[in-house]
Amino acid sequence: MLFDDTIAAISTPIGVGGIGIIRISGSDTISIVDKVFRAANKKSLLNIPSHTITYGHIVNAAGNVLDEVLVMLMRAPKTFTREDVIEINCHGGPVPLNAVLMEVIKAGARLADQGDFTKRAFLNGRIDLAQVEAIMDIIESKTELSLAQAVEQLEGKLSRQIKAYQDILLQIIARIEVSIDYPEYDMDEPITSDFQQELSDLLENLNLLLETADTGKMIREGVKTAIIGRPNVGKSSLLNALLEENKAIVTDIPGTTRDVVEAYLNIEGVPFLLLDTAGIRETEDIVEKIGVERSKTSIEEADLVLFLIDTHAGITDQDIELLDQVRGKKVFYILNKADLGSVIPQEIIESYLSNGEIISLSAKQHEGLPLLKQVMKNFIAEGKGKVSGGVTLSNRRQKESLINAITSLEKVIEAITIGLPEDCLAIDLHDSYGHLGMIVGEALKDEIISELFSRFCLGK
Ligand SMILES: Nc1nc2c(ncn2[C@@H]2O[C@H](COP(=O)(O)OP(=O)(O)OP(=O)(O)O)[C@@H](O)[C@H]2O)c(=O)[nH]1
Ligand SMILES: [Mg+2]
Repeated sequence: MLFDDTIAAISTPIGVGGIGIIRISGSDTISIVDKVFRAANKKSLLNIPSHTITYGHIVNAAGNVLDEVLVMLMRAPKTFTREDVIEINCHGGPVPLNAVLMEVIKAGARLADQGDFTKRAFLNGRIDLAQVEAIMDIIESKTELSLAQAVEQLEGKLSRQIKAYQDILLQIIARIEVSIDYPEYDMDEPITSDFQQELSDLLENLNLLLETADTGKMIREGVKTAIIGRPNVGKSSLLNALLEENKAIVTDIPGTTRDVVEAYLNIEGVPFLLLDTAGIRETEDIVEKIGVERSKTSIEEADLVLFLIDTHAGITDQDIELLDQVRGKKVFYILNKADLGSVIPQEIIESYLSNGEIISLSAKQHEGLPLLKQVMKNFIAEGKGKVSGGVTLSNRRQKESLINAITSLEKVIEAITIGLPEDCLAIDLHDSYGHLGMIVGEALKDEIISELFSRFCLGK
């Protein structure tokens, strides 16, 4: 056992609900709860079999009943933390929950820190770090697709894939070390040529996995979608139309939106974080100026840009200037106000808007929105198509470790190409192996672990 104390916390959200759960984990769990629990069948919890539910009451030192509860008892090791765990189902509501929690603390448990339960599950070896992160993602998932991705990761799909890649490296490392330690077994052929192909294949697979990282991140956090354009083209109207609610203020005064307005949109399971921005123009108004700066930042941070043009007014110099700012971005051009009729000739469209999808619609009349949603959804579907074997990376920490693993592997391949002896390869091979391991949390520094778990809610 790694931990000698027993932790307790309220694991359900604070507020009024049908039931609320207090979770306790650690070697003294059962004896602690036994002190404050009176089972209706008069039995002591110490003698109750694992994975059973017992009805009774929580009682304080003075003998007063605090709540009527169900006690779910799970003995180690078949529990979330691999320690003895009890969950007390109380009546929902902050007062009974806090009262019961305080009795449990008085009886010898310690108040859990954020993420303490999951940290124990990790450090006691029940789950690896990729799975820890998956739990966090499940809790925070925005749509069904984000949830499905997180569940796959929790099931260990990514972890198994990484292990398989590590095994390939391990075998090569072993062969090199044998040939270094026992040179008498050396063949005439240099050994490196044996595994050159294996390493190139591995590199290709790692690069494929890396390509999934951006899509994985977008599925997890939402596709950051900046709605931009000069003032009055209908950006806020489009936001409202997509959300089917009046989230942002719409008026016919140019410069209405001053701050970035954010909202989540779920398109058939794909989450989008929409950013309605201030219309970009030269202005002396201090507030609007700050808004314009924020619009520009939104463009930089966006995964996808919806570039609005007032099709009834035509493409203006202001629009053309703005086109410069979205260079290098994934852009959909929205020809808005189509209900008023378009004045933009086809050749102008072709010359200026050649590098992105063009969708004609009316935000005000809610016309053409299904097509826009379809195109937005396809943007993710394309990325997901590339994903090998359905495994995706989903966060920056994993992505950085993978990039490091790739860099080390490239050094190995480079060294083989220029004919360096095999003992020069070992260090980079080991590095690559180690970086892969970090994706699933092997040999991770304590401070990273603490930082990670601090992002959890209490009781998880
Ligand atoms: N006819 C028509 N009018 C529209 C359409 N979309 C927006 N408008 C009108 O255009 C005006 C400006 O709309 P907004 O949505 O506030 O424009 P915006 O781009 O957010 O403007 P700023 O916030 O000032 O940058 C309003 O009067 C809208 O009713 C459309 O599709 N058709
Ligand atoms: Mg606006």
